[in-house]
Amino acid sequence: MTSPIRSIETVLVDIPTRRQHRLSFGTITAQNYALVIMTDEDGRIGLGEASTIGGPAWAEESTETIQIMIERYLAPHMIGADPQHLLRYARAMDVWVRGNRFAKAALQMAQLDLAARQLGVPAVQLMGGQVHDSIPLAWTLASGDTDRDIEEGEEKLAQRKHEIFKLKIGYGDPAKDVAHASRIARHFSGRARVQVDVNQAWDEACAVSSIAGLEEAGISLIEQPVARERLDVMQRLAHRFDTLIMADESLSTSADAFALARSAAADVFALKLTKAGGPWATLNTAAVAQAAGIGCYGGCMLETSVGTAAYLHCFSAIPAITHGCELFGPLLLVDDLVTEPLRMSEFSIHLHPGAGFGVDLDLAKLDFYRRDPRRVHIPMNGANHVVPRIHAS
Ligand code: MUC
Ligand code: MG
Repeated sequence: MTSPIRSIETVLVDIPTRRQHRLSFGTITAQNYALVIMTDEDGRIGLGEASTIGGPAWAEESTETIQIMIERYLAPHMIGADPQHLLRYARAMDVWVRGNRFAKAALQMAQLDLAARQLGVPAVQLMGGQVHDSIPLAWTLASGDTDRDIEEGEEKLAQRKHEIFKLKIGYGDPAKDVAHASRIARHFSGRARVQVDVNQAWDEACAVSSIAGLEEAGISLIEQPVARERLDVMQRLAHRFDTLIMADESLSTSADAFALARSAAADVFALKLTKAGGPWATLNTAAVAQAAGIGCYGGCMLETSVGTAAYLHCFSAIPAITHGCELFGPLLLVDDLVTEPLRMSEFSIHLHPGAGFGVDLDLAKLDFYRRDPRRVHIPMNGANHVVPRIHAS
C-alpha cells in the first residue's frame, strides 16, 4: 500500500558501448547515466534514469547537472511526500525548477515506478493501460563503416531482432553520407526499413540535395535534418519531399509539438521521456500528435534497461506510436544494471508484466559501473570518453 518517500539518491553510472557509436557531433564509446533510486518508508524502491548522449552535446543537460538539480533543487521537496500524487509533483517540479527536463524526467520515472510498485500494478496501468503489447524495434547502424553496418544489419535480421535500421549520418561530407546510406538502403531493399538521423547537421541547401538522393535510394524517413530551431526549413522540407521528415531535437515540450503541428513542419514526432520532461509531458505531446493526425516514433537516448523499461511502459500507453521504436539501448552496452533482460524478439520489444517498470537493480553491477571518483569523465569533441586518471592511487 502507499507510504511516503523516505529517500532519493542519484547515482552516476558509466557503461562502455559494444562498439563505437558515431553521430553527427561526435563518437561515443561509453554512455553516462544519472540513476535515481527513490525509497519509501516501507523500503520499496522506485527507479528512474536520465541518459545523455555526448554529455551536454545532444541537449543542454549532462548527468552531472542532472544529479545536482535533483539533489539540491528537486528531491528535497519530495521527502515525506505521497508518491501516489504523480501529477501534483510533476506540475510542482515546473515551479521549483525551470527547464532541466532530463532531471525532472528521471525523478518522475522513479516516482511512477514506486507508486505502481506500491499498488502492485505495472506502471503502464497508471498511464491508462497498454494499447500496445509489443512495439516494432529499430536498431541503429552507426559504426562509421558501410561494410560493417551491412554485416551488422544482416546479423540483426538473421537473429529476427530488428527489421528497421536507423543510420546516423551528418558526420562528414554529405555526398559520402548519401552514398553510404543509399548503399545500405539498396542492400536491404524489400527486407528492412532504412531511415537516417542527421542530428541537425545540414543547412537547407544541403538538406534539399541530400534528401533528394536519399529519397531516390528508398530511405523511408529523415530524422532532424536541420537545426532544431528552424521550423521554417523543416516545414519546407516536409512539404517538398514524400519521404517522411521526423522531428527529434525540434520537439521537446507539448508546446513544441503544437508549433510543429500548426506549421506542418514534421510528418512524424520522435518521443523521448527525458527530452519531454517526464512520462506525463510525453503523454501530453502524444495527445497533440494524435489531435493533429501525426504518427509518433518511440525514440531513445541509449538507456540501460531501467530507462528503457520506463520508456516502454509509457510508449505502450500511446496509441499514436505507429512508427515503431528504437528502445535498443541495452543491446548496445557491454552490460546492464538489471537482474533480468527486457524481452526483445521477433523484431519487437515486449512489455514486461511485473509491478512498476518490471525491472530490478543488480546491485553488484551497479557497484561495478557507478562512477569511481578516481576516474575522470572527459567530454571530447562532443563525444564521451571515460578514461582512467593517470595517477590513480
Ligand atoms: C537521437 O538523436 O535519436 C538515439 C539512438 C541513437 O543512435 O542516437 C540517438 C539519439
Ligand atoms: Mg535523433
